Amino acid sequence: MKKIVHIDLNCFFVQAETLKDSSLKNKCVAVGYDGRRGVISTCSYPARKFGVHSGMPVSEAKRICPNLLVIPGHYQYYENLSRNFFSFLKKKFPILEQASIDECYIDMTDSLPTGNEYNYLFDLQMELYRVTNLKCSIGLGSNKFLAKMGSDYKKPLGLTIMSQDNIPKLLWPLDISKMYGVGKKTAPRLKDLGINTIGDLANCSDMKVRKTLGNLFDYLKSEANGYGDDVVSIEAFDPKSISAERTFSEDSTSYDELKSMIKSCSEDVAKELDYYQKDAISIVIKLRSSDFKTRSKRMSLEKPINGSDQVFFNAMMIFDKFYKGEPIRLIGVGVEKVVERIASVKENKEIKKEDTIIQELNQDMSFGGKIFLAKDLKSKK
Ligand code: DCP
Ligand code: MG
Repeated sequence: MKKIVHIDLNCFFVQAETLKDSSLKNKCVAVGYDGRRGVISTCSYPARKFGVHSGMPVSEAKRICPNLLVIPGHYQYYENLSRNFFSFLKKKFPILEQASIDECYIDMTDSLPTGNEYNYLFDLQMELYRVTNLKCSIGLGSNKFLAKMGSDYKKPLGLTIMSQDNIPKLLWPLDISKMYGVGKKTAPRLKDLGINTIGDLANCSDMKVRKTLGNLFDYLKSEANGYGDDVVSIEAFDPKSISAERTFSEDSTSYDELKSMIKSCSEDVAKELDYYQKDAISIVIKLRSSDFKTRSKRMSLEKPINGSDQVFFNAMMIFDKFYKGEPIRLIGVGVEKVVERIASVKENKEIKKEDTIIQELNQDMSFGGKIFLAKDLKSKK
């Protein structure tokens, strides 16, 4: 049996904000846009006690939790923290699959000492906190589902081993809505049929439930009994397209405002292109007008591009041709047909080739190296 570990950062965006401003500690805090159409991205555990949750409109969250502090998100900052966290882990555990901005699966079959799993993972959790300043919850199981349910079991700084023996004791009493893979719409329908806990599903052979879940029935039932996918895919996430978008609190017709949003979206897109070392050969502008109609316009580029100036320039070319002055609710910039950034790799290779030839020549000279590249001579002046 494999040893699969799931690691999930605790109330990630709020934790990140608390790192910057310690006065937020232990308070009812949410990250989200505090405007007419704002929704909560995530909230602190004290706020969760009031019923606040991700995806809830900010207005409702403030009504049920009057002391709630709603702060705007800083996504680039969260991405940097996340990158730092997972690259530290990846160096220690190469069989790592990042599943979202704040969670990953790791196959630790060969690295977790048998009989001492709990202590090993506890030490890892503390080390992660020491090195990255971030608190996470960890779950261990023989497959991804059990590992994920384990990390969800206790927060913050939870550490739960969902072994086969623990399934009836830990997994089965959980409310069916807590089961990973059972959505918000399905859980109440299952409850109507008497399936209140994960255990109820694990031991269910009711035809009505099978009909309600359709193809998912066998899959979810087997997971509830502790079976599931245990393959951790180490292939790095390889995007085929990258996009960023912004919603306005009030519909906008201001050219300057729309332009500045296109600029900010272009910067996000360019940063992601850099991160994945990709170039784009097609660019797209997305506009949603106040009647919720969404239109996209794309343009193929003559040569692959990257960098925020080039993304912005091309995005504006389409926008200027396409925009007719209607009120805009949402604006987005995307790049499609994303390809490997070959140019810089080639350049590097060529430079390396030059360097190697010169090094070899210099080594061959009995009186010591004398050969320089012309450009190096210039910079030495
Ligand atoms: N997120 C979001 N909108 C959602 C759900 C999540 O913007 N509807 C963001 C904010 C979260 C981050 O993704 O901080 C990670 O999502 P999680 O589901 O892991 O939630 P948290 O990390 O916030 O909380 P938990 O401690 O329960 O994992
Ligand atoms: Mg999380």
